[in-house]
Amino acid sequence: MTITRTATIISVLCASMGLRSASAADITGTVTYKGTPPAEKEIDKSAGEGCTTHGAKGTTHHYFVGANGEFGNVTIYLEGQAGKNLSTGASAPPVVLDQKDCEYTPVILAVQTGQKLKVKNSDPTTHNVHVQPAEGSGNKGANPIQPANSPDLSLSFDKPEMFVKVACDVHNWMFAWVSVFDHPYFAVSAKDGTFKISNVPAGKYTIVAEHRKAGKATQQIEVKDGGPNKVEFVMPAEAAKSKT
Ligand SMILES: [Cu+2]
Repeated sequence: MTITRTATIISVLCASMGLRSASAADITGTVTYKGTPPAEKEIDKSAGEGCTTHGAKGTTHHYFVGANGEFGNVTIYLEGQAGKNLSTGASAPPVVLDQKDCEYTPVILAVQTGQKLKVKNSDPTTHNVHVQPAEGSGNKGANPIQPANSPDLSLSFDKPEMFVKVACDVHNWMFAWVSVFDHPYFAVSAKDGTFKISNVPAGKYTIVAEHRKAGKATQQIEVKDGGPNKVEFVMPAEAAKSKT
């Protein structure tokens, strides 16, 4: 009886303090691209002063696909979590976007609402960071100039939005896309196609893998304390394929 009451008091205390109960687990998985991705377009950086330290030739970076189909730069998230006031962005460490050799690194990012996006300029040249949210998204656009050797910029977003475009108007081949979530349950797949979403409360979820060009793949998952909670996505999803 005493034990039950103590446990109840602890769980009430945890809930009132906004702490997660012990029944939270990680979702891990992989994303694989099946088939041959469309060829990237070549870009010529020779017109950009300070852009050619490592050569003038580059390519677009739409598809990060490894030799065995490992699909990087895919954004994975739990559906149905928006609007629940779950963002921990204000206390989360910043996400870093670098500008190097007049290209963005990385080109696909994800942040929480209120989380800082730190923009660095590692180039000996000036960039502008043109943030272009969709109209009506509730996010504000920005277009700060960042000369060489200037301090990092700090940006943030108020509302959830997929793939907010960031571009440099000085170098018209520079693009990055930032997805914004108002909860912490998302990830971007690494170069080897793996991802991890941490501290997900036990329960049933719809999990989505989304890529700007390869579309969306969706799966159901029941997250259990102690796991393993693994998901394997294969893209492009049939629905996305039939559209093209
Ligand atoms: Cu630039």
